[in-house]
Order: sequence, then C-alpha cells, then structure tokens
Amino acid sequence: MKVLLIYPNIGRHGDIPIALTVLASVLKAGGHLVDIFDFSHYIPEVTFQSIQEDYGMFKRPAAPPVAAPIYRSIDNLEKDLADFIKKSNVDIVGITANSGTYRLGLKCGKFIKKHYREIFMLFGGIHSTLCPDEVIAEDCIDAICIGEGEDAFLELCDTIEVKKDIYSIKNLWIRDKNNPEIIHKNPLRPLKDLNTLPLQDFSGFNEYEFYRALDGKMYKMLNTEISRGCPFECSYCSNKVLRDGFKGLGNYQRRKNPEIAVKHLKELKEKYQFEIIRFWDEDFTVFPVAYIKELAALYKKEVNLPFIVYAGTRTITEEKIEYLKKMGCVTIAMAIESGNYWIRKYILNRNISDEDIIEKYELVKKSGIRVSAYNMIGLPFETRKMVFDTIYLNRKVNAATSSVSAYIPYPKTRLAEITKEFGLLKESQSYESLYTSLKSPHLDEDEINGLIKTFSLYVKLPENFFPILERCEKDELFAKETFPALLKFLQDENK
Ligand code: B12
Ligand code: SF4
Repeated sequence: MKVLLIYPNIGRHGDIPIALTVLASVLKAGGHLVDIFDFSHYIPEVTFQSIQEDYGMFKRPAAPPVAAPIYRSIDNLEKDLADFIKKSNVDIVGITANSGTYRLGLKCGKFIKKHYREIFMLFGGIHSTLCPDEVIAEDCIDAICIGEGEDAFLELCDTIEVKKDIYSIKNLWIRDKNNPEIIHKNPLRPLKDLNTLPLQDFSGFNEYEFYRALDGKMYKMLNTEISRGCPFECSYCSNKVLRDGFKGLGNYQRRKNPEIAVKHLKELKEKYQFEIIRFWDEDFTVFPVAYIKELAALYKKEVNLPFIVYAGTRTITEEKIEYLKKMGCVTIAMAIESGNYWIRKYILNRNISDEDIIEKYELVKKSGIRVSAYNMIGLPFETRKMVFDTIYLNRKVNAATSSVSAYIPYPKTRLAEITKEFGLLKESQSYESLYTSLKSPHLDEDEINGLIKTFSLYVKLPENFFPILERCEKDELFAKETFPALLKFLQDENK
C-alpha cells in the first residue's frame, strides 16, 4: 500500500513528531511505502515561536546550518497537497492531530476526500483518542484510531491490501462503506510493550526540521521517547483521561529497558548524525533511581550526546540529578504552572509547596544543569495578584528561561469541565489559539494577554521596571517601541 502521513503543524520548527516516525517505521517494515507531508514550512504571519522570542521568553536563535526550505504561504497548501497526492499515487492518508492541530488536519482531510474519493482517510492522535465521536462524525473520515496506532495501522494496510474485511480491527472505529451511518466501533488492544518498537524512521522530513535552538544555538536534535504515561492527575492535562481510558490493557506507565533504549539511541545517532537528544517523556525523573543509574552508565558509554529532559518538581531528587549530570544532561525543563499554592493545589491538582519548588530548582542549578520553567496564566479563578505570585515565584527560582502560555481548556480534562460549569469559557473558544479562551470576572481577556506578553520581563527585570511593564501590558504601540530596549538591557546585564 502507498501511505501518506500528514503532520498539520503550522509555524513551529524542530518539532518532528515521534508518532509519525514510529508509524512510518512500522509500516515500512510491513512492506508498505510511506511518504510524509509536513506542514511546517507553511508559515503564518505570526507564529508561536516568534511571539515567544518577541516577548523575551527565548533567545532568537541563529539560522540552522542547512538551507531553509522554500517558504510557502498557507494559501498554497491545498494545491501543493493535491499535486503531491497526484504524483505519489496514494492509497491511504493518515493524519495525526492534537486538539490544536485538528481543525487544520480536518480541512486537509475534507479537501483530499473531495478530490480523491477513493483514498482511505484515517485520523489518529490525541484528539481522535479523546473525542472519537466528534471526529468520526466527519464524513470525509473513513476511520479513526483510538490510542496507540502501531499495530492497528499496520493491520489496516495489510487487510486492505489483500482486500479482506477491515471492520473488526482493534483500536479502530471504521465507517461502513455500504452504509455510512454505521460505525464499527472496535475495542482496544493491550498497550504496546515499548521494547518491541522499531527504530524511529526520520526519512521524509526536511533536514531543516531537525534543527532546534538551545540557549540561542542550533543543534541537530533527535526527538525521542523511552517511556509513555505519567502517574499524576493534574486537572488540566489529558493524562488522567488516557489512563482511565486504557484501564485493563496493561501498565499505562511503561518504559523501555535501558539496553534497548540505548541500542536505539546509538543507532539513531549513527544513522542521522544527531548532535543532541530531546527526551519527550512526560516526566523523566518519575523513573526509579536504579533505572536512571543503569541507563546513565550505558548511555554515557554508548551514546554520549548532550540531552534535554522534562522533569517534575514532585519527582526530581538530588540523587537523580547527579546521575542525569553524569549521563550528559544539559537542560531540565520543569513546570511551575502557577506560583499560587491555592491554585496549584485546588485548581491544578498539583500539591507541592513553594518551598519545595524553590528547593528543587536550587538542586538543579547547583548541579550546573541549565533549568527552565513553564507556566500558565489565565487559569480559572486566577486574579492579578495570583499571576504576580507566579511572577514572584519565577523570580525566586531564577531559571534560565521562564516561559508562559495561556491556559487552554483541553477536551475531557477535569479543569475544562470546571471552566465550563462556572461559565468561565468564551463562546469563541479555540484550541489552537495563542491567546486566552477564558471569560473571567477576576481577570479580563486583555489583561491576561498583556500579562502573557510581559511575563518574562516581569520575571527577569529589576522591580523598578514594573511601572513600564504595566504600561506595556496595555499600550501595544508603547510596548513595540520599548520591548527591544528592555530586551537589550537584559542581554547587557547577562553579559
Ligand atoms: C512530546 C509532546 C509534545 C512535544 C511534541 C509535540 C508534537 N508535535 O509531536 C512538544 C513539546 C513540542 C509539545 C507541544 C505541545 N503540546 Co504536547 N505533548 C507531548 C507528549 C508529552 C507526548 C506526545 C508523544 O510524542 N507521545 C509519543 C507518541 C508515539 O504518542 P502519540 O503522539 O500519542 O501517538 C500515538 C497514538 O496517538 C497514535 N497516533 C498518533 N497519530 C496518529 C495518526 C494516525 C493516522 C494513526 C493511525 C495513529 C496515530 O499512534 C501513535 C503511536 O502509538 C503528550 C502527552 C501524551 N500523553 O500524549 C503531550 C500533549 C500531546 N501535548 C499537549 C499540549 C497541550 C501541547 C501544546 C499545545 C503545549 C503548548 N501550550 O504549547 C503544544 C502544541 C504543539 C503542536 N504543534 O501542536 C497535550 C494535548 C492536549 C490535546 N487535547 O490536544 C498533551 C496530551 C499533554 C497534555 N497536557 O495533556 N508536546
Ligand atoms: S505531571 Fe505533567 S504529564 Fe503528568 S499529569 Fe501532570 S501535567 Fe500531565
């Protein structure tokens, strides 16, 4: 079968999705042909990355050492996709989407189906998993994959190839060809043993998309996973929904054996000449210390590349940091989310004290590993004073970067339900939005967006700059004129 995998990603570079690299590998090993259509080169005027750089959250990076692909306006997307499909004679299209990229994915799905009725249209990824009824209701879609797709996708391709009945493939909901009203809703199969996954396949992505900035420098970066799942139940996160949905199918929280993980990383390093690794595991320090110790020793010997991890303030310890340091860790990204204890405990379901957060940041900084902090503002019930608790906690931990995004109530999460129950959601809610969807009596929309814009500078500049920043929050023109000078002041301070 000829399969086209689509990544409806706009305006973000260096984020090659693990899902498509694993699915491509599995399908190719099964004898199918795979092409990738990556939307990353279709850049809207405003991108999330450029906004974060403009607001001083991250340093503007140098250009990658490879030529940039030809910049294409989003208006060319449909024509380019049509030309691509025509040329490559596709049988099956697989579109991956989270809630933020779903709308664009769907637009492509509709477009493809309109012009190529015979192509089988399959959707997968977190949005199909969380909202299957919504997705399968779209008549351009022939089937959706719920949960992990490796075995289901391969079985679908194999079965279509030999022209057998596809309606009982586990993990798939499939529209009946003869009666489109009928959806064959199949149960889920056991969760995947990660040790059985093949080597990720990165062919099909443009070389430019491998490059990602760290501290202003560009590296050829491997995005990878050695585990899936997380034991926590933060109210704004999809993890709890997934864990509940996969109950009875095996351990939700799984990891690769150190030998297998390291064998894969070594092969990938040699095959693609990666310079740095970014582990996209939800929480790298949730692993037991004995596991990290064993992994660290093997990794150092066989792979020995610098790497980045996401870690939790509730799971990181001095001993784990020591092994990560020995292993070659250069950056640990940790979430603070809110600097207000009440919001953290009762709204976000993250019960950790300010003192513990500060201590965990101190431990990482003491080790010499760079640490960054993630935050959200525009949370339900949050007041301006609470946003300043977040700013002050970030000032205290003094991470290398403190970034912030607007809270987005993602589907099926507990906090999204609460947001709706209390009438705190705007009617025009959008998951892809860069700005808030909150309609709050405590903090109005413009104030939230103004605070997002100025957040990093509130965290980094001396307090006597606060009146200037307050004006920047409200006065767009003044902000435009003043931001470059403020950012320059910070750069000079850090020299
Ligand atoms: C790594 C990661 C990232 C990475 C990479 C994202 C990317 N483009 O791939 C980074 C750090 C860039 C990122 C950014 C964001 N992320 Co994120 N991320 C994750 C994380 C931790 C793991 C995803 C992953 O790669 N898993 C491993 C792969 C193999 O699993 P998978 O993607 O689910 O794919 C499997 C199946 O879904 C299925 N499948 C997937 N696609 C397809 C397609 C077909 C055709 C088929 C058949 C099957 C199939 O098969 C795959 C293999 O089994 C998840 C948490 C989670 N539990 O999923 C959050 C998660 C996906 N992210 C989330 C969010 C909110 C974001 C951001 C919006 C955060 C922000 N404010 O910026 C951005 C959006 C980025 C974007 N371009 O859209 C939410 C999404 C919620 C939602 N309803 O959409 C999640 C679920 C975490 C959470 N907080 O709840 N993220
Ligand atoms: S620790 Fe992170 S991944 Fe785990 S539930 Fe909380 S937000 Fe989700």
